[in-house]
Amino acid sequence: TYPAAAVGSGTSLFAGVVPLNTVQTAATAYLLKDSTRGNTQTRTARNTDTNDFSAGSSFTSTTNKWGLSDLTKPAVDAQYGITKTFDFYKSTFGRNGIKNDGAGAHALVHYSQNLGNAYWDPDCDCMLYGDGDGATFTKPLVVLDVTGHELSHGVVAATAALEPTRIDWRGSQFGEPGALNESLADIFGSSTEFATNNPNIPPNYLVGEQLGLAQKFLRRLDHPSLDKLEGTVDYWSKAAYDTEVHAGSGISSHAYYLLAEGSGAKTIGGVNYNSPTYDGSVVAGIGRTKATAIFYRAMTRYMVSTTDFHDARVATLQAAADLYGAASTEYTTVNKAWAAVNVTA
Ligand code: ASN
Ligand code: ZN
Repeated sequence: TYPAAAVGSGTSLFAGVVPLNTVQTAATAYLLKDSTRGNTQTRTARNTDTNDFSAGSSFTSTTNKWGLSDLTKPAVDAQYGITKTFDFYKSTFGRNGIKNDGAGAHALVHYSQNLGNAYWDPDCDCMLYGDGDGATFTKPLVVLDVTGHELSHGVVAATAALEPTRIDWRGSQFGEPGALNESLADIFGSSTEFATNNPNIPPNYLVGEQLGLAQKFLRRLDHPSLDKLEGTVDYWSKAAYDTEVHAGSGISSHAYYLLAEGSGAKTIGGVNYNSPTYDGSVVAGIGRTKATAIFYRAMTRYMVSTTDFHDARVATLQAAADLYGAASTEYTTVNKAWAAVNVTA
């Protein structure tokens, strides 16, 4: 009897051939929708600007094989990345979906035209993925750490609800709480990549390294200022008060990397890192698992809409004290990591 849960196979752009949970609706009819993850679903906006998930067209198949054309491939990557992000939150933190209510995530691919961007859209409570602008971004923006980034904006919205302090006439966002929001999206997007066992996607602290950009990544956590596209910064300065949020994100992303992996040269999974510190201090990392747990607890328990970088330091210290004790190496290292990005007490 139908509908019934099924498992199909998707040929993706970036993740290889992946299994996909689908719904069988008739003898030879399948729907790209994951009933094992709260009905998580990816639809197409058909290259319109309509940011309304319910107006999107579902993906269907007679064979339960997906991604056999360029039109459907980005849907495979988006659905795969979103379900892997869903799994990361559940297995790492016991978080059941964006709002922790078991509801599935919604996304539209083929959003707009010539769009080199992807979004979490609070109006539709859904993600929007462009196909690329044909210039800087030559591919659909559906790589795993970007889907992890966008879904994580939904988690931030449902928890700390960090808000930009200013939005300009073009829609660009500014200010420390917004920069912290971008940073958390990168931190948990990167963590999703580490948590996902896919040989086609070697995990690392780079964001968007599969997008084919000239600088080889979109952003990076170890040494954020190597990003010249958005001018991401390594350290806090007074200008952070009104910095563009992606540029400012480097401050806390860098603190997170230093907390996890420490300063200086290091090769992890074939990628060379060389993370600097503001004051020349040496930081010894406590490992990615603990660093991620501290940032998640700080986000879900202590950060609020107006949390700035100084407050984020306080929030992560409180989280570290809760998890490991105020006399722990973990707690001390949180302090060192923030000091190393010029966020002092
Ligand atoms: N891709 C960007 C993001 O999720 C979209 C934006 O805010 N400009 O942060
Ligand atoms: Zn973002």
